Amino acid sequence: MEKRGMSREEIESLLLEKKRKDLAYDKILSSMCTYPHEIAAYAHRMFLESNLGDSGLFRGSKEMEDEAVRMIGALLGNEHAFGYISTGGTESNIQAIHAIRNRKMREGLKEMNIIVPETAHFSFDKIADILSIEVRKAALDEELRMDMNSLAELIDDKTICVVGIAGTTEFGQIDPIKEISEIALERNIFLHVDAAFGGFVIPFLDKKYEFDFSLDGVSSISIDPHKMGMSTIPAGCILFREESYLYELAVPTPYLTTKEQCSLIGTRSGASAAATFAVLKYLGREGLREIVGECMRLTRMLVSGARKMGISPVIEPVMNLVTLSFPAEGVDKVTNALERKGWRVSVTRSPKALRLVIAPHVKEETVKMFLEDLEDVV
Ligand code: 0PR
Repeated sequence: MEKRGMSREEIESLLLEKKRKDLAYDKILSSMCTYPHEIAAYAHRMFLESNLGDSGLFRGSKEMEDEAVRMIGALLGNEHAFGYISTGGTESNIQAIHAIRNRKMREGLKEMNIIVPETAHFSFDKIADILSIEVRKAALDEELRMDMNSLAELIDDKTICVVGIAGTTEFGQIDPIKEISEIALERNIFLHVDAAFGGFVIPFLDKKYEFDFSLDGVSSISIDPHKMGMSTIPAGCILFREESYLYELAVPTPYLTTKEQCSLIGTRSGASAAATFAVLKYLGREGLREIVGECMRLTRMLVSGARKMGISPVIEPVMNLVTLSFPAEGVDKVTNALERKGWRVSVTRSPKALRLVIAPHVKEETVKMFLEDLEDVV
C-alpha cells in the first residue's frame, strides 16, 4: 500500500482497466453462474453492510433470509425445512456432511464413510480432507447416473450418508434419487441431495423427476441461488428436513446478539440473502419457469444443430447442459479452436467430452453464432 491514497478518478480508471480484463459472460459456455437479475443486484447493493453473523443487529436481513429459506423449502417440497443462506454449494455440502458426522460422533461412531457417485463435485474431496471422513465413489450406469448395485455393494455399517446429485456438474444428469431414498430409509442412512445446480431447474422441466423432500428418505438438500436462482454471488442454501440436524452445527456465540451460529462462516453477507429474497419474490415460480423454459429451448436448438453436423451428445440432455462427443483427441482440438474464436468451453473427465452450459446469459443469437463456429472448427 502507498503512503498516500490515490484520487477517486485514478481509482475509477484502475477499476475500469481491471474490469476490461474480466470476461463478459456473453461467450462463456462453461459457467453455471450468470449475470444476477437486476432486482437481485439492487437488493444486494442496498444491504452491503449487513452481517448475518450477528443477525440480531440486522433483523430485516434475518427476516429476508428466513423467508428465502421458506420459499426455497416450499419449492423443494417442504416449506418447514430448516437451514440458512450459505456461500454456495461447497459450504452447503460441507455442512450437510458435518451435521451427520457430528451426530454419529456423539453416538460414539469412530470410523465413518459416505458414498457419493463418481460424478460428485470436487467439494466432496474437500469434505474428505476437512472432516477426515472416507468418501467412497459409486460407479455409474450407462446414462452416467449412480449405479444402484455399486451403491449397495459399498454400503457397510460405517456408512453414515449417501449423496445423490440432482444435476451433476459435468453432465447435468440426475441420480435415481427415489431409489436411493428407498435404500436410505431401509438402511436408516442420512441422504443428502446435491441440487446446487439442479434445484432451480428440475422443478420447472416438462419431465417430472422426484428428487426433493417429497421423498421421505431425503434428509438434506443443497441448492444454489447464485447459479440458476439468478441471485448474486455468494448465495447458496442448505436445508435440513429436521431442525435437530441444523443444531448439530451450532456453536455458542457469547457477546453476540444471538446465542449460537450454525453457519460455517462467521461474518456473512446479508446482501446475498436480500438479493435471493428479492429475486425469488420478483420472479415467482412462473418467472423461474420461463427462464428454465428458454434455457431448455436453446439447449434443444444446440443439440439439434450439433446433430446436423454429425456430432452426438454423450447423454440426451436432461437439464440445460450439453456434452458433445468427438473421436479420440478431437475434444482438445475442438476446444482449442473454439477458444481461439473467443468461446469459453470446458471438457469433462470421463467420458471426455466438450461441455456446454446453457445458462440464462446464453441467447438464441449466441447459440447460432456458436453453431456456425463449431461447424467451421469441425
Ligand atoms: N455441487 C454441484 C453439483 C456443483 O456443480 C457445484 C459447482 C458445487 C456443488 C459447488 O458449488 P460452489 O462452487 O458454489 O461452492 N459447480 C460449478 C463447477 O464446478 C461451479 C462453477 C461455476 C465453476 C462457474 C466455474 C464457473 O465459471 O463447474
